[in-house]
Amino acid sequence: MATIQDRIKEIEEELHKTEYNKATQKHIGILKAKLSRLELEAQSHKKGGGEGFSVPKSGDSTVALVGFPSVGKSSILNKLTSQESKIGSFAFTTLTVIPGTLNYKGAQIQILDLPGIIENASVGSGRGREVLSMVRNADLVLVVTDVEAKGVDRIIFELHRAGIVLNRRRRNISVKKANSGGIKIHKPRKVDIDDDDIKDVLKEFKITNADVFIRESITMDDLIDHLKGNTIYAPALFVVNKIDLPHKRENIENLKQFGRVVEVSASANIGMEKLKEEIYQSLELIRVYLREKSGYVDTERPLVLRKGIVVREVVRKISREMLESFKYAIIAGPHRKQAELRVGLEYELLDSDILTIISRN
Ligand SMILES: Nc1nc2c(ncn2[C@@H]2O[C@H](COP(=O)(O)OP(=O)(O)OP(=O)(O)O)[C@@H](O)[C@H]2O)c(=O)[nH]1
Ligand SMILES: [Mg+2]
Repeated sequence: MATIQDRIKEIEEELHKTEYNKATQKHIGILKAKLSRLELEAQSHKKGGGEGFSVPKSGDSTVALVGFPSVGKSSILNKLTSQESKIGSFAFTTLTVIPGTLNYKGAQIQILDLPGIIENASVGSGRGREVLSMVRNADLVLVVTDVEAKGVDRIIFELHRAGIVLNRRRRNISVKKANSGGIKIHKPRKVDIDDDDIKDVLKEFKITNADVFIRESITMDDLIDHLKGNTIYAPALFVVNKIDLPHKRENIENLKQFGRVVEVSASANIGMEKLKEEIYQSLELIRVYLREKSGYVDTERPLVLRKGIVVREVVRKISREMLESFKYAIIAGPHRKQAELRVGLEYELLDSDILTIISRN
């Protein structure tokens, strides 16, 4: 009898040789659904697998360096932080996770240097599963290549299989299982995905009775990722290292289909400041300064927060008591039209805001 691994392999091969077009789209969708389900099955057979290295999260955000061996991940870590991760001219120099801290614009950004991944990392090659499970905790993924910029699609594929989707947001899908009644699909008319295709994918996940709500345009992949249930969505930057070496422009240009591309040389120190700025921008961090009662503003130590944060979350970070006695807040800052704004707990903060909290009594 064919083992799960054999069947996974078979489907992978078929996926590999099937060219993507309008006619094969549906077939590919079903194959992917089958593959996902088999992989979930394979994982549940493995005891305790994919536990990962234990590196605690620290700082304001975490960034993971992912790529094939010897592209220069450790060299980049060392240049971004004051860490000294071992650099070697042979593959698999880094065998464990090496964390470092990048201090930039008042933010402390944890950077994780990971062992190189190889083909089939997501199903256990190398220490692939452990490496990929570290990536799941990152707020930003740096996919690193050398100037040949090869194999990025394979890396994205391995990440995807490990439940990590780059540069895409979660779609508005919900599937409510029922005991009878078949599959009922609720979607706006303009959503361009076939009801039969949806049903076929659900069948692969052994769902025969359910209400399916799709509230925006989705692809088959979005549906499969939703049904897998453990998908995380992370922003990514594509870092091309060793730009000091001779290279073909087109190889690098080709990466732009996946996201933002940053060209650097860690050893020749080219583009490293730009990379820091790109990391900071991609993390969407903002700095907020607190004004004390006396009027004093501590400009040296801003609070570093995620974009979109509201006054309530900031006050709670400072102290519970402060939240309980909160009366209102005053906001001033370079991105504000008014000199001083009087706001409540649900007000969103912007970068460089100066925040004064007024308490009752
Ligand atoms: N020419 C050039 N060589 C570089 C650059 N950055 C790193 N290297 C060299 O590339 C080789 C691999 O560097 P590492 O930083 O160890 O690569 P890695 O991606 O961490 O490798 P693994 O830990 O094995 O996955 C070393 O010989 C480095 O000296 C660069 O910008 N230009
Ligand atoms: Mg390394």
